[in-house]
Amino acid sequence: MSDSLDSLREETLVRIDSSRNEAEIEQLRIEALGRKGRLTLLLRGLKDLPADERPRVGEQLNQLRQLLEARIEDRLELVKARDKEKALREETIDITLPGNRWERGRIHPLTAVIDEIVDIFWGMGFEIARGPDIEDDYHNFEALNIPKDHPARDMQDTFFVTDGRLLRTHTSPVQIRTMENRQPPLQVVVPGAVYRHDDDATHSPMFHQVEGFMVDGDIAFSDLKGVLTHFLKQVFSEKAGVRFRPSFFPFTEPSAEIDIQCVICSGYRRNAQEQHCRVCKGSGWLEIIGAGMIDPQVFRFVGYDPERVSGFAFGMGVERIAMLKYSIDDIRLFFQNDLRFLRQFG
Ligand code: FA5
Repeated sequence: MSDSLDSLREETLVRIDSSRNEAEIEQLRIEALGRKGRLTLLLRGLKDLPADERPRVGEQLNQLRQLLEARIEDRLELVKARDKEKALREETIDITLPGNRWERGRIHPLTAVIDEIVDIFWGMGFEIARGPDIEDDYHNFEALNIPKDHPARDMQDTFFVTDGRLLRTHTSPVQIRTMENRQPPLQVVVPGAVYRHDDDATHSPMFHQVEGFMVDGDIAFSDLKGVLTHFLKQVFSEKAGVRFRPSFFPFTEPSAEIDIQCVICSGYRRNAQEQHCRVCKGSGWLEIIGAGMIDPQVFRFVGYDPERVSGFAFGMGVERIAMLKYSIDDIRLFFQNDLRFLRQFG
């Protein structure tokens, strides 16, 4: 027993001292001290020794176990320290390398234009309201004086959801929602997304409008004209060509549409390739706002007395305004998320 103890001690100590990595040390530990290790087997064999020898040999075996455990631990620390030092030596950091660039996001041109529009109206004392994108027939049509089967429903090809619900075709339902809950005086703008079954260079199935309305005891068409003229001069320029044209909306009377002179072809109606300008389709003008005096019938729907209140309302197409501001000749560019396009806007 004493011989095998000596040879186990010598052999294991030599192997510990010459081990080079953590895996080798672990292997050694298993071979000597593991469940089937050599020392473990010797400890198990104690019971076969004569009773008077057991305490002495037991003592020797325990001392050897403590010795081997301590040496294994020391060697492990040494090997780890060496590995770390080697890794640090090899992993030199080149502090002259350029850093990783942080890509800064930009505000989407449509968001920037909506903010600018709302800001101009904020400056004239308008407050901001919002309404749901998924509307009911009553607020989107009925209360705006567009009964079922009215031909005006065809003007706004509608996406229906279920149970009489639809994607709002304009922001005008927020006029109704606001007036249902509040009393005049009201001076409100409503930015938001709207949806129509429409798709070409100047029409998108989802686009944005900013609705605006002013209701009080004595609002006249001249107020509408004054507010919109001031707005257009701010958002475009003093020199921008603007025209008010008679039109029809079931919820306003009288009604107008407001056009801006086409900046893509400068009103010359043809582009450089001598083709009809695809933004104004050769007319020289682009329609951007629908407007008018709120129809008395709409006031009745929300419980206002049309003899006591009057008001104007308007709804403008945000994409069309952005197209004219930035000379963009296809509305679809706003929604394709092409970074080459978006990066042009600071
Ligand atoms: C309306 O939507 C009315 N609710 C506007 C209104 C409000 C009139 C209050 C009176 C009082 P219209 O369908 O014309 O009107 O749309 C208003 C503007 O939205 C248009 O002048 C145009 O600039 C823009 N627009 C209309 N359809 C599209 C489309 N498919 N894609 C992009 N812009 C559009």
